[in-house]
Amino acid sequence: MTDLLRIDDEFTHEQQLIRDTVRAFVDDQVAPHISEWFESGVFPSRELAPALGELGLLGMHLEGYGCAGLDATSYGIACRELEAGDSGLRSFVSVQGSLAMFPIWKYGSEEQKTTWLPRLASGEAIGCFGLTEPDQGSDPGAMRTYAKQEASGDWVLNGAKMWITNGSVADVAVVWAGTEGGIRGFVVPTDTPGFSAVEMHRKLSLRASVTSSLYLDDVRLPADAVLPHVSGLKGPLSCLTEARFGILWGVTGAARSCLSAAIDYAKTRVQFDRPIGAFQLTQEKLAWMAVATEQAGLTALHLGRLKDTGRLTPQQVSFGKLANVRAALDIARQARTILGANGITLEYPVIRHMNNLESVLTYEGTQEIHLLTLGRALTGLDAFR
Ligand code: TGC
Ligand code: FAD
Repeated sequence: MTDLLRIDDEFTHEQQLIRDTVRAFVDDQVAPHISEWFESGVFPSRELAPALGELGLLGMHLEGYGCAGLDATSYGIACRELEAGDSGLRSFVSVQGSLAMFPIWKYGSEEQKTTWLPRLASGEAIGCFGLTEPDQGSDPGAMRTYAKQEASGDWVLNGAKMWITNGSVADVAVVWAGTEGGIRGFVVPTDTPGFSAVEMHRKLSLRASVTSSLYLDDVRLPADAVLPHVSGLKGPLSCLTEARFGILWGVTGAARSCLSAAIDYAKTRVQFDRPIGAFQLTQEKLAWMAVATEQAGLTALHLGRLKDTGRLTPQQVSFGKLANVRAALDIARQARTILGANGITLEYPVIRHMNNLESVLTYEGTQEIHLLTLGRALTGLDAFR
């Protein structure tokens, strides 16, 4: 038993059904293979995308255009169950729904929406989000990728993006670039001449996830490739707020998986003639892990309720991303100690979650960026620069 506070009893019947459906999908389709995918550094995007689409999980909190149109808490619950499987699986869904589909849905033209959203929702097409560059990560306002508009109206994009989830398997990239009038978003079909993507290897974290560099070399796009309804840094940052919401829920799934593995192991591993779970030091670890898991779950539920009633602020999302990722990482590390030497093998999920969470701590705003965001909210003083 890990759900000491019975948080899930607060879910509606429909939300409980979503939880059970996604959990069954992860148990059947992902759990039997995930350690193998992680070890060999693959993520079967083309096989999983249609299955995720069929379940309505791609862009599930968006309305219309083939999207499921569910509430934000349901989206969070789905992220939790996906990340109990692996952060790479949740990442795929976060990027597709919150970073590729959301900007098109929120800021796109009708034609951009009808062209891309139904295909992305069904999993027939895959999307990615290009913000980070080789020389800028935390400070996206300093991006060098540039889009020049010619007299004909065409845009010509040049630059490079790095660390892009789904990049080399994507059919469409939402690329953010500087223009004469400030930062704009572009909907770039990945078969456009001059666009290329190269998968990054040798990662020891999020191995079951495709991460790529994007190169834009005189990529010529028609005038209507720009997202018409947003300009400035708030465009990409508002997409990050959507995706960070999924993360603050998702990591509670990774935490739960680590806690369950540690409890199971502690009840069966015998040392000094007793199960190690009967030692007070082990019980203290498990009790703190359970407290932290439940606290993270309460934070996620509260923020879900705020989002569903239109009251959630970006600062509150920073609070949740900061607190819940930190908690999940601490829980994974503590679980690792309970499993002893077995804790470092892929026979158990713990080291995989632990390594994945190192990326989750960094992407979508590092721990320091979220600390500074809360510091600014508390003091009114900007300590970023
Ligand atoms: P700042 O002056 O604070 O803001 C510029 C404009 O943006 C607005 N804004 C936001 N809007 C919505 N949501 C947010 N979270 C927002 N934060 C700021 C702000 O109101 C302002 O609007 P306006 O109308 O006044 O122009 O900008 P700054 O340059 O000081 O930067 C602030 C900072 C450092 C917090 C921001 O740059 C930041 O968040 N940096 C972190 C970058 C980041 O998280 N990158 C993630 C890349 S994508 C990714 O990691 C995907 S992982 C994939 C996966 O899930 O697998
Ligand atoms: P930097 O910004 O160089 O930071 C390095 C260190 O300096 C960090 O500890 C940081 O907190 C600290 N630091 C920076 N500024 C300050 C400051 N003002 N005060 C105090 N400390 C500071 N990006 C995308 O655009 N799309 C994606 O799909 C995507 N997917 C990713 C997938 C993976 C697996 C990973 C690892 C990253 C991904 N990213 C993606 C990139 C990610 O968003 C960046 O790595 C992240 O924003 C941090 O940027 P950086 O790595 O360049 O670190």
